[in-house]
Amino acid sequence: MKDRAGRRRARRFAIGTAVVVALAGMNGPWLYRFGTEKYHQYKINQPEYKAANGKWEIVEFPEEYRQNTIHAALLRTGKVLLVAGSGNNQDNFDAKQYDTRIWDPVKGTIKKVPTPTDLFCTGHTQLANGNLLIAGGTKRYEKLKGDVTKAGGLMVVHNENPDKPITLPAGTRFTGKENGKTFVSKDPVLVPRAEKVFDKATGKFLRNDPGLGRIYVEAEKSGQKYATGTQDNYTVQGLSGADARNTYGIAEKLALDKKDFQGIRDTFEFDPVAEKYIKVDPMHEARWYPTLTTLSDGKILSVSGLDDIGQIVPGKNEIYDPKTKEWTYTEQERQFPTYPALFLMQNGKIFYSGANAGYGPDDVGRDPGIWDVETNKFTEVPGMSDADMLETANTVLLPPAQDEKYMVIGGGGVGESKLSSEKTRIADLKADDPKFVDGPSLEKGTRYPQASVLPDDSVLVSGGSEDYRGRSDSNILQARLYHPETNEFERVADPLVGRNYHSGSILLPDGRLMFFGSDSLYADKANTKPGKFEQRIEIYTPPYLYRDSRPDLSGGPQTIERGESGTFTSRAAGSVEKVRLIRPSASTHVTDVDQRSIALDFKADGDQLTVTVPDNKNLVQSGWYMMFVTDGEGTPSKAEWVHVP
Ligand SMILES: [Cu+2]
Repeated sequence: MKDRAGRRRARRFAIGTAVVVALAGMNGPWLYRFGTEKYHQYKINQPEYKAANGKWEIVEFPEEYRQNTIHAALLRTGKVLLVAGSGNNQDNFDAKQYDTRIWDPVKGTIKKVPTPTDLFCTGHTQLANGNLLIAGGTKRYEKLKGDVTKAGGLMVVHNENPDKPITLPAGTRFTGKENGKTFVSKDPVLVPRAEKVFDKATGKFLRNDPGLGRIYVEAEKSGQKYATGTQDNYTVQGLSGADARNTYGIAEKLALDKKDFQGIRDTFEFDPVAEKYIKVDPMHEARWYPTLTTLSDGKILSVSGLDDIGQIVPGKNEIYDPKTKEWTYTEQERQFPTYPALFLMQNGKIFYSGANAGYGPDDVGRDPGIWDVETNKFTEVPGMSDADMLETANTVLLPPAQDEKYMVIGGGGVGESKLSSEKTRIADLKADDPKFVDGPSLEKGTRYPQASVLPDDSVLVSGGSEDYRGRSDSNILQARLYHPETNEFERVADPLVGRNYHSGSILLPDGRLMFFGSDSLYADKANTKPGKFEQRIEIYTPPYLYRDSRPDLSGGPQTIERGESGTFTSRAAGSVEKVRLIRPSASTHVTDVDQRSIALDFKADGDQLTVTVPDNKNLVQSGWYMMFVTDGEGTPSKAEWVHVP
């Protein structure tokens, strides 16, 4: 079973040995100058090496186009949208410097795009019409403990009045009944009316459940003496009569603690042809680090994130309708940590792998499972190993998507934990009682692994770091191809650039992969100098593009409906073994819930290749796809874009 990897290793060793022997025969001072690094360069550029291991190349944009890319999405034009917003840089944020680029990976051209607001840490997903839905972002940067001067925190405003909601304007003052201290709100808040609760059996009125509004409040003056130590009940100033009786606040301690990032409600569709952001209806909740996932009916579910007061959104999820371009709350609530890995299953339910990007309590919404959004039923999927290390893990729907096997790769402990997992875990959701079983391990515990599906059904897994945000110089310069049919990793050429937090990877229509971002906390092994954002792009050309020829593909229809067929032209039609529709990636924080590779049935006749798109709308979500054909050698064509309406 280890044959393939073993053979590769032997081949690599053989190439290395041959060169060393040749050099040893020459002797002389030249040999000494020819150091390890040069030898490495020589080795990795040999045709045999590239054909076995692929090749990595760094792409550096001209200086004025460089940015801290946090988000990347492949557009149906074949160009890549690269979004930084303020790019995790407080100076950019203060200067309102928000960046977006569009890069053409074939021509190498790059263009700036005006960015309407701070889209740093937004959520995104591909829409059926080829636009990219983008929702959420940054309202305010975090403030670390010693930088916070005014005591503050969350005030939960209660409304006991069942007859009407109440709105409190920004600047509303709350005074503690016990502590006598006054705090001021930063934003307006709408508090819904109370709900009357009746006994189900007798119909008898039991009580009013107050409506709740959540608002950030702050002391009027700086200093520790304005902080509180414990929970208190607060009267709302400026109210009179029934409003004064019905409305009050409750806050836990209001102190000089760290303040987290705060989210925004803004939503846009990015038009890939006009290359512009188009503003649509904002979300109901502000979100920083939300996940957007396409549902069975083509609407988009938005989940989690930090809200406009820097608290995790407490289970209030909402749905975007691309027809009306409006958001509606789901009927029931369910809370997840930020950037949860949520995928549409073939039965229309949502699979949550447990992977996430790291905010939220460690005991809420951390267990993987299958979620029926409509009934809110959640069925756990057991068997996850290193279950307490799912932050910053990657999740991939293994190809082909029909098999419905998900792989969860690496991950780390909650928060800034040093712990990381070298495991991969695979869940077969087609099984009667789905459970996770371990797949092959990585060499090291790995947070932030990048993972991309390739047209030949392999998955490239690379990069990441052992410690939180690459601390102690722990970036991992390794890459592997995972082969689902043998359940094995095959080590390939090492990446040139370390990539940890704020990184990701994307399959390009020509079969290459692009990698972006990385945000090391420190620049040195001793963790004393601040790190610098990695602005370089890297391209990996897989081994399959170092063969003599690749299948051609052209001439098909641009649109194929589910359940329908289309005929393409390829001189290699007779040798085609696989046809795949691959949904373009939209990736951030090594989270990409869009990418999936769907197998198509096909028939060859001469140079004609007729392919059929599966019927299931949950398997083949409406949208634009890259169609690749792969021959018996495992060499893919370039993709043709196909729209499934
Ligand atoms: Cu982040």
